[in-house]
Amino acid sequence: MQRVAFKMKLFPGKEAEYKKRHDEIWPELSTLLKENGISQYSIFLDEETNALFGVLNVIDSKNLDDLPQNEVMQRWWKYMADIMESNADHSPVSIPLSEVFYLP
Ligand code: RM4
Repeated sequence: MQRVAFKMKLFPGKEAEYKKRHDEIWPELSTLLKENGISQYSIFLDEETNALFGVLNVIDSKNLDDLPQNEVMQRWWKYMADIMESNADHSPVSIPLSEVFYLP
């Protein structure tokens, strides 16, 4: 099991919409993430800076490599691109974070 963390950026004023969309996450997206060995996936919002902090467990971080090519993932990213910083291909601008402490 590997733990992966990253940060993304929400556009100002989109906090409620971002939470609503994730409260109503598409079942096919949840299934896709779980099928790829992802669990304990949380996203936290820093309301001061609009930074989104994602942290998840994954059986093998190699499982994350194929997700960007998946049709459901691409559709979700396109859907989210109007409320968060995104790349030209609609994937979120995502900055990997290094773990500096862990209490199991
Ligand atoms: C986020 C972002 C991530 C996705 C989660 C479910 O807003 O799109 O890439 O894994 O939603």
